[in-house]
Amino acid sequence: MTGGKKILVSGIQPSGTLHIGNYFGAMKRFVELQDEFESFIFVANYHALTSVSDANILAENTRNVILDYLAIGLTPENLFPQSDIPEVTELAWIFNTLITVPYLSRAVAYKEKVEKGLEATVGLFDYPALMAADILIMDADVVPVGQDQKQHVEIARDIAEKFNNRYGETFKLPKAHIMREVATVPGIDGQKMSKSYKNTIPLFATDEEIKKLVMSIVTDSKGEKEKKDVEADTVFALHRLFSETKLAELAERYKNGTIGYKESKEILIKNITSFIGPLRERRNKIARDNKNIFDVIENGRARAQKRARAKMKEVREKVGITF
Ligand code: AQP
Repeated sequence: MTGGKKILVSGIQPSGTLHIGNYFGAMKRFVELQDEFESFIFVANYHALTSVSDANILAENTRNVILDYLAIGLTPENLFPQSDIPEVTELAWIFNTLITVPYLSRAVAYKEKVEKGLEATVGLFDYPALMAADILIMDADVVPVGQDQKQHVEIARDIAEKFNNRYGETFKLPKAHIMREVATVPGIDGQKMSKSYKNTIPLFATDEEIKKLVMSIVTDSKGEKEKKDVEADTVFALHRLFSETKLAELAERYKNGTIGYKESKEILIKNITSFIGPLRERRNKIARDNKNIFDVIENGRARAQKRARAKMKEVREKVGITF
């Protein structure tokens, strides 16, 4: 069934409008690796319930992420919504009986999200168990994620080991796949770009939005002719993603004090606009041509279900939930 290829699993939460941090941190890798690996890419709508409480918004966001996935070039057969696989939540419960509260308390993302004002629900705390189920149920070898999710993949490995020790060899131990150069994309305020921090540049932003957002990137107060630090500047961090061909020249001008932040931002606007424009058009076309986007990924849903069901049958037998 897998044709000898290794398995890739990853997902994105439909917790808001996807942004360039999601793209460069994770989604771009999904596209680059989708043929080399047997890929299972999902929309993590059960995860998003930890931060989205409006049913219409969650449903709309879920549909939007499918469109986003298709627009960046993912194959429909590789896509499915997490909620189509109820076995994942079932497996997460079994994992809950393996891991301890002190162990999960070490998860950094939970603490950060609570500090940022998210309600400290049991679901948010238990997020790594659900993510482990997403990954392990498919027998993933690699999980492409941004730096912020690395610890969660390590938790999935620990859970797999613990389960295997207790019940016999069942799960593969997955590895996080992180692109060093874009481990964390900064937002317009200089913090990690994040849907819930309201500091994003949307992946399908309009030209006007791009202009407004880039112009509002926070910089230090150095004047046009002053020398500038490429490592400390958010505008330059984004040039690394969008201005590859001119990066050395820009770095030189930063160091010599021959470019001001205004000009640097104008160059960035031009480059982001020419990157996003064609993606946006493609997305609009897919949306226009397809009334129900879930029909497009029907085979992806069936393929993921088949794999998850087979794994859960094995797990139920191992833990004694069989009659
Ligand atoms: N700023 C970022 N830089 C690099 N990678 C990032 N990712 C997110 N932000 C950045 C990566 O995108 C993938 C999907 O993330 P997610 O939606 O599952 O959850 P997240 O990491 O919590 O993403 P956000 O945007 O910060 O969402 P909210 O605000 O809802 O929590 C992951 O691989 C992530 O590493």
